[in-house]
This record gives sequence, C-alpha cells and structure tokens, in this order.
Amino acid sequence: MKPRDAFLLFTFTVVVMLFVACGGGTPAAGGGETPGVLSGTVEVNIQMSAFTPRDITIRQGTTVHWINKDLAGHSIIADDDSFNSELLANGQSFTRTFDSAGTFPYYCGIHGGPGGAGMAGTIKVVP
Ligand SMILES: [Cu+2]
Repeated sequence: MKPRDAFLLFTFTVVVMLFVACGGGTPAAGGGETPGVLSGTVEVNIQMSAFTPRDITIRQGTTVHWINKDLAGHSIIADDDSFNSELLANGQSFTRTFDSAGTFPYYCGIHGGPGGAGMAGTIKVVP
C-alpha cells in the first residue's frame, strides 16, 4: 500500500468512526411510557369462560375492571386471596385498584383454580 493510499484509508476510517459516534443510532431509553404497561383503568373481559387479556402488566395505581360478558356466572379470586369478587352474573363487573407492585395470579372460583389452572389470569403490577 502506498503512503498516500494509507493516508486516505486512515482519513476514511476516522470519518466513518465520527459518523457512527455522533449520528444515527437508536435514541436512549427512558422518558416515555414502557410499551405493554397499561395504566388508568384497564378492562378485562370475561368471555367464553376466559379472561381476556389473560395476562396484563399495569402501572402501580391502575384500576382493573372485569366485566362478565358470558351468560354463565364467573368469579375472580386471587391465588393469595388478596381480592375476591362475588359470583358475577351476566353484565356484572368487579373493580380493583392495584396500589402495590407484585404479581397477582387469580382464577375463576367455578372454572379455574390457583396456579393458573383452567380459567385464570395474571396481573403484574410494576412501580
Ligand atoms: Cu368462570
């Protein structure tokens, strides 16, 4: 390689490195809402003997509103028994606000059981 070619290659490399360091790239994380984390009031439909969506992630302080759209009755019982609805008939709903972080699995007292058995769902609460 001639000295002049080596110099050009060096210059080219420096320019490319500066461009990579200063420009482009993905914006730094933080500042925005985390995708997939719900807040405000979140509705969970009870339909076809299932909770839809089954698993949700919510911001601390979010209210979850379950609505029974089935003709059959369903209930909502936390695995750790921290919440427990009455039997909900068609059109009835149950509301709970999650103020502390953690993962709260729950199930239908008639069609499900603890540990995600049968008709069940999970609320993950993040700070
Ligand atoms: Cu049920």
